[in-house]
Amino acid sequence: MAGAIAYISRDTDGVLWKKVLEAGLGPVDFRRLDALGDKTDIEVALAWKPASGLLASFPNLKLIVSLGMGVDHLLSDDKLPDVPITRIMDDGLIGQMSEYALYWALRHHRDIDKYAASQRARTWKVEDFVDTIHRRIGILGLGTIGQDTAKKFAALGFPTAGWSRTAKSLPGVETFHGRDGFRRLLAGSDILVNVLPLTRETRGILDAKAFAALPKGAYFINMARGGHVVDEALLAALDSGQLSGAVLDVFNTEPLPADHPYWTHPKVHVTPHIAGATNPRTASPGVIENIKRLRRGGELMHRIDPKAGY
Ligand code: NDP
Ligand code: OXD
Repeated sequence: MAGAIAYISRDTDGVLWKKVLEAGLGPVDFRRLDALGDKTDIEVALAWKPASGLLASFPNLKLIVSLGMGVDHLLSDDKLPDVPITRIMDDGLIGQMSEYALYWALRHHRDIDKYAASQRARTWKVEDFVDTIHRRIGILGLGTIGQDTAKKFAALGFPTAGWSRTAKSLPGVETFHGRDGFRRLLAGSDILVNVLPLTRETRGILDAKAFAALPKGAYFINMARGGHVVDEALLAALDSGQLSGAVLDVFNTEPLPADHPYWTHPKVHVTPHIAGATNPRTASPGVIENIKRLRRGGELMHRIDPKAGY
């Protein structure tokens, strides 16, 4: 049998991953975190938030597969071995992410929270309506998820713009890049959606200056990483009315501590990092293909660049 596949995750038991990998590869020597056995056998690690130094303890490791689309959970390990890193490419997860942004944006756009409050007060009150063509959507990050999200907002008729590191062209979407582009994107975003990777360059990017650059009353949806946000700055922007609300799926500390002000803030919706969940059924075809390629010496798909951080 070929080298072992280690399943490094505390979130799930890996039963489904073993099943889908065996369907694509035949019998696999699949080892869970609590039964890694002889580490010299391990060829591939499927990993989500591995403990620092663990992957470095597999002397014959040839491939690290991120079980999430983000890879910051791997690159934060300063002992990470120098082997190729690929990430899952999961159409199911990508669709969930854009659904999440669309759901909260439409809920805000159509004043659903205000109507729910009116219902609780038995009040028949019609809110001022903003036309779709006047509600500008700004998306930070125009990668796999950002592009899918941008296309769907644009298809609904929202003026949609996005920001990336390098110049991009996307039909029906205004595109910006670089530092100057960041300010320009913020200035035209009534609803700001964050779907950037967390890297050295993007950590803390959503600070007091960034929130001040948004139009007054803008709405913020963070489905990327908590580390992009300076929490004190976000809370101050909400309290001053600079922001009308925020939807937060990701946090600087996860799980969000019970005493964190976000839990009870009247303008904040909290979800527990569920905007997009990896589904082995939709994520496995790319992983299986990459393991086959690794074994026959082919070029790997969905590789990330550790220097860029994504
Ligand atoms: P990609 O790697 O496909 O795309 C990243 C995008 O961000 C690219 O457009 C890239 O620019 C841009 N970018 C990177 N660095 C910078 C920078 N310094 N300045 C401007 N733009 C930058 O990522 P995905 O779309 O697949 O995923 C994005 C993130 O979403 C993940 O890293 C993860 O953190 C998060 N995520 C969260 C989930 C959840 O459940 N909450 C689920 C899945 C992902 P360029 O195009 O020029 O390279
Ligand atoms: C991911 C995540 O990166 O779920 O896939 O956060």
